[in-house]
Amino acid sequence: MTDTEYMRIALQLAKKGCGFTSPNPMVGAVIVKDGEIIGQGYHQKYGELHAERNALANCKTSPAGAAMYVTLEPCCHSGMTPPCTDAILESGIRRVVIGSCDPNPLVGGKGIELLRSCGIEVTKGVLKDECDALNQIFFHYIQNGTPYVIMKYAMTLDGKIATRTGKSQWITGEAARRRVHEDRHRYSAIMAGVGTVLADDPLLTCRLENSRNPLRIVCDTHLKTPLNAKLVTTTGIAATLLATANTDQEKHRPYLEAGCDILVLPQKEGHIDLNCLMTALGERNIDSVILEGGGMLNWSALQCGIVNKVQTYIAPKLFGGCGKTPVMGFGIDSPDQAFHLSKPAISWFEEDILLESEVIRC
Ligand code: AOF
Ligand code: ZN
Repeated sequence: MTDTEYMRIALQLAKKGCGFTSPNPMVGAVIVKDGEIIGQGYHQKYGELHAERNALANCKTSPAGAAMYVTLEPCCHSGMTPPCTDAILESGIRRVVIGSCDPNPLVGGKGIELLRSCGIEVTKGVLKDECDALNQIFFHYIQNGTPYVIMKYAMTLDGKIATRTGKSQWITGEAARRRVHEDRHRYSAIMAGVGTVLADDPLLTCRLENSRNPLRIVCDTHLKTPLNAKLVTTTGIAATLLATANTDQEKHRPYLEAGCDILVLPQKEGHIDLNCLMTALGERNIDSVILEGGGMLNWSALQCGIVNKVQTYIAPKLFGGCGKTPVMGFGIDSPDQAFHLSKPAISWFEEDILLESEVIRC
């Protein structure tokens, strides 16, 4: 087998950690000796052993003289776990093949340098694009300290996210909705505006087996979330954070008693300051957010520059009338003032389409 083929196995292993490693990366490692895979491992859970150490621990024969294929540059610092470069050097591994370089300032090429300086042959950049894509969220978070934000919405072919009576269940079919739940498993948090809470009373949990729930965030400037909203009454199954500008402790109390967390933020143009919210979330280890806002919150988020990717599900239906659209707010005057997005990646979920575009910063 070739380097690329072994790296593909390491990539598949890395994906098994999806949803459980945040805010750390998904990493997989394969150890090969005399053309045979003798050990495999992946990073299973945040704070636990790294992929390299798991692969070494799983070796069925001595790794001395073997090659290690790892999707991310091995770390050379002591964090919650000791440096993986130490484990590699102690094991007698002779060659290390790497997918992505680690942009973590504590690593940043120093892992590769250290291995080389100790006489290990290092090959980097094997399946680099795939390895980088797997950890897009980690790369953003470790470099910016704020979460990677995707704005997600489902609309009809005439651009409506609800009918004229405000109903929106359901626009897309089951296959597309399953993909939405996979994202809820993977992303650390999900965020809606209080308008959506009042209109739809959403639960915002992940309904897949062996999954985890994202932190549920409500942008609620004046603290208008009803105390009987599902997001308030179900804090036993998933955490809820109310982001508000209301400083009245008496108003906070019933939400706190119901198990919600409250984050008080400054106001900007009549709403909570979303940039401050992102900084506060980053400090709480939240590396990624799905924004399931209504049109107003989506507009504010775009204007504040916090959106990294737009996910548009399109169902082959037409609603007509005055139903809501995904991005509302004040809008722009002239097409040259538009928010620009990258060429969309397209995928199909039965009859529905998903378009994914990165927001281009000018
Ligand atoms: C992981 N899993 O498999 C690899 C990581 O605090 P620590 O000790 O867990 O170190 C976290 C850093 O280690 C992380 O930011 C990344 O730079 C590096 N590699 N991390 O969680 C792994 N290989
Ligand atoms: Zn490590």
